[in-house]
Order: sequence, then C-alpha cells, then structure tokens
Amino acid sequence: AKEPVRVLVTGAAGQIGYALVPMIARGIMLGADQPVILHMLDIPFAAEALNGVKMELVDAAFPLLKGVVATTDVVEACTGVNVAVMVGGFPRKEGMERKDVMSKNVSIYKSQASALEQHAAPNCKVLVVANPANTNALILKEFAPSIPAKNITCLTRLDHNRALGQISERLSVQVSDVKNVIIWGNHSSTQYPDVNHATVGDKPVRELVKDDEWLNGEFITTVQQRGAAIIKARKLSSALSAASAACDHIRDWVLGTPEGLWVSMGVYSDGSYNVPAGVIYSFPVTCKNGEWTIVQGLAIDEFSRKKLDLTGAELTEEKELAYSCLS
Ligand code: NAX
Repeated sequence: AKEPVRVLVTGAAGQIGYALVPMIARGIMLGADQPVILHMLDIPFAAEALNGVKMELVDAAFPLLKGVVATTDVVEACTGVNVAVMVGGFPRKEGMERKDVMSKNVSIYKSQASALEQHAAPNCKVLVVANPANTNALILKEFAPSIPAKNITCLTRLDHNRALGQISERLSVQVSDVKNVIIWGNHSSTQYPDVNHATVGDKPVRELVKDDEWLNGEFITTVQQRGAAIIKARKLSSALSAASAACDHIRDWVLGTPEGLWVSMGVYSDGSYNVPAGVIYSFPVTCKNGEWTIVQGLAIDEFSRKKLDLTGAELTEEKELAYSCLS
C-alpha cells in the first residue's frame, strides 16, 4: 500500500474548505489509491467550526483518510506536509481600501511562508487559492526562499474550467471534448481567456463558433465576471467549483497532463511570451513527473498581445503595492 500523503488546507473552516476536504479525502485530488492525512488550519475565531468539520470527516468514514489534524497552530499545520492548499486569507470587506486588504494578506502569507519553509516536507507543492491569489503566491515565494519557485503556484484553473464550460454550452458539445483554452495573467477581471488555440475534436473553436464578436467580447467578459455572477445568484462566492478546480490543479501537477493537453496554472514567470518576469502569471502548462512546463511557441495576435500586457501590468502594479505594505 502507498504511504499517506499529508495535505494542508488553510482556511479549512470556510466555504471552499468545506467543499474541498471531502474531495481530498475521497481521492479526487491525488487518486483513488492514494491514502491521505488532512491537515486543516484556521484562525482561533473559527476553531469551533473547524472542529465541526473534523467531526464530519470522522463521520464520513472515508477509507482513504488516514488521519486528520485540525489546528489553529500554523507550525503544527505545516509540519511534514507534501501538498499545501492555501485557501485562508483576509477577504475584502465593504468600504475597505485595496491597500488595507493587501496589507492583511501580505502579513498572513509572509508568516505562513516561513512556517512552510521550516516545517513542510522537502519538495512540498503549494497552491494558493486565496485572493489576491497571484500576489499572495508571490509573497509566499519571496518569504520561503528555500522552497523552489517552481513549487509555488496559484489557482487559475477555475477560470480555465469556466472557459471550457462556456464553449461547451455555446457549441452544445461535451465539456470534455473542448481542449486547450488558456487563461493568461491575473486571477482577476483583467485575466485573458484565450480560445485561439482551443479545439473541439480536431477543429479550432473559432471555426466552430463562427462568431468572433462573441468570442472577443461577451465570452471574455462572462468568464472574467463569472465569480461576481455566482455571488449574485448564490449570495455566496463560488465554492464547489473552486474546490473542484483546486483538485484538478494538484492532480494534473502531480500525476501529469494527458498527451496533447494543456491546462492553466499561475506560475512564477520567466518572462515567456514577453510578459513581466518575477510575478506569478497564469500560463498554459503541461505537467510531467511532478513538474510543470510553460507551453512555448504559440502565436499571439495583436488583440491577444494587448490583453497579455494589460493583465501583466496589473500584476506588476499589485507586486509594487504588496512590497509597499512590507515597509
Ligand atoms: P471563507 O471566508 O468562507 O473562508 C476563508 C477561511 O479562511 C475562513 O474560515 C477564515 O477564518 C480563514 N482564515 C482567515 N485568515 C486565516 C489565516 N491567517 N490562516 C488560516 N485561515 C484563515 O472564504 P471562501 O469562500 O472559502 O474563499 C476563500 C478564498 O478563496 C478567498 O480569498 C476567495 O477570494 C478565494 N477564491 C479564489 C478563487 C480562485 O480561483 N483563485 C475562486 C474562489 C474564491 O473566491
């Protein structure tokens, strides 16, 4: 039998946490033959709710779940973890300045970076979900210098899956038949959902949709603003789709992407496609042997170029804002 993998979920008493931990315990993240030990962290204010989640995990009697650590102690939470899914953060509240929210998250991610660096298992893979996801991941990277930069990523798979979903609905085809959309840049409303290389079967999506106006307009804004549409409808932000996307992200990263298929991940930019280096930027990637590689050589037209630059500029600006919170 395989050794259990230790998976940390921060913010585990929250909405996404509640959807995510049962998925992990059922093997949806790491495979149906992979035992797991869940480490769940939240803040003291949520300790009782966190304990309730632990009780439900016990009650669900998941065969793959070999242990549960539920704690408000960041060192205990991080000790020995192989995978860390960072869902906990400080949400933007009405009337709050952007800088104030950034400042709260910078201090959370700075301290959790140190705890992971000192106590996580070697080669721990980190996925940041909490917003601002790209910049939280960047702060985590900066303050955990001994964790390889390639091990620190952020979630844009939800946006990627939303783009697949929109194309599937529009063409009335199975979502699993839509391939190779791309989310470029920031997990924010400046992200660029790109279908220029996407296919259904062996046909380009653009040829099948036959409506460039929709693809260059409403399709993009629908994906960019899907989070707000969910909040409007549910009075709560996306949770099950975010949890599912987090599982997709880690599964593909650890177990590999199928031949010919790429996915979107926020990764430490090397300046590929002439986007800013040194920020966490979402790119198309393939994964093999537990490592991602940016898909190279895709043609970028003028329309796309502007959008890649715009979301890149926002990330540079966020990075500066985050740094200004440090001093
Ligand atoms: P909730 O507010 O339901 O849960 C967040 C949890 O984090 C709470 O239980 C809170 O007590 C905890 N927390 C706060 N500070 C913490 C700390 N320092 N250490 C540990 N835990 C801490 O939010 P939820 O709806 O679950 O969303 C979580 C995060 O995901 C938010 O930042 C949200 O903006 C972000 N999202 C990111 C998405 C993405 O695609 N990257 C999509 C979904 C989601 O909006």
